[in-house]
Amino acid sequence: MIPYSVTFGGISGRYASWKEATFVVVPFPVDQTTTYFAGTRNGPRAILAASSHMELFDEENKIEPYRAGIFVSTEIPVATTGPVSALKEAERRIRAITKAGKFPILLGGEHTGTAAAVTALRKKHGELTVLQLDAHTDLRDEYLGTPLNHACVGRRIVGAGAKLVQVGIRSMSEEEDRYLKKAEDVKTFYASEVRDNLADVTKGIVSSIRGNVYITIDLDVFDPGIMPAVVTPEPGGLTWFEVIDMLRDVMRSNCNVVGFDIMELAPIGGMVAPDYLAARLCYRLMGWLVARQAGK
Ligand SMILES: [Mn+2]
Repeated sequence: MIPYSVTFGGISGRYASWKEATFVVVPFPVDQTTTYFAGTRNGPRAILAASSHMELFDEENKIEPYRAGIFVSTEIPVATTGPVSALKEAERRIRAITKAGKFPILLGGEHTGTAAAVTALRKKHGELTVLQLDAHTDLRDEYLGTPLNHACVGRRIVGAGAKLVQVGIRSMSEEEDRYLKKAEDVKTFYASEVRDNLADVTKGIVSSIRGNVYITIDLDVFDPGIMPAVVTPEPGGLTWFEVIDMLRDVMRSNCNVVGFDIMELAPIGGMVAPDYLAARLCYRLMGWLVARQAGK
């Protein structure tokens, strides 16, 4: 795989090499079906840039996760004709990464990319549960004339044969509400439930995810107060600690996390905090995975 010009965390040498890598980051700078606001094409680059300013010590897990090796591949090329070729290339790369026994991480870019990862991982692992952190259900069959709109990715995940567990939801259409009522493979936890009782929601999530799990994080799951750099901000989002506390329990549960993504960052010029949040979240997830491998 060809390395990108920028590494994760500003690391270099063997820690950033393909050969030594436990984690492989794939930048997915697609920005084609967003409507309210654009800018997700700059998301992956902004996360990588912010990551070079982080402490490389994970103060929660008391480890330096980069020592497990983090390779960043070149950006997925984006065609002006639509996201189809980018999705195919993302799927091909995720397949190559898992075939090499490495752990895939997608950075977005619009949420559509998750469908490519899920398709690749379903082929590799068979049964797969997707844990989606998101303000939106994304369960429309199509939106504005295309099934590949970022507002439809939940439906594409279910269509790829994965079970779906959603959390942080606080916006949906009537069509999606109707779909949810009869969807057997989708479980939804609303943002209001998280606010009322985070511990119960976390327990509910952990008991709903078994076996192989892919985690997809639409950054709009966070409150716009701390994450304004998204294309579809919704009030009433989760706090940093709500997301971290929830994910910690997920990462320490019996499930087998086989990949994750962090999507929909649309950086705002001069405002680095959202980019930095995304980078820290990515690195913390790596930290839990490394800690678990080390039996910590
Ligand atoms: Mn969303």
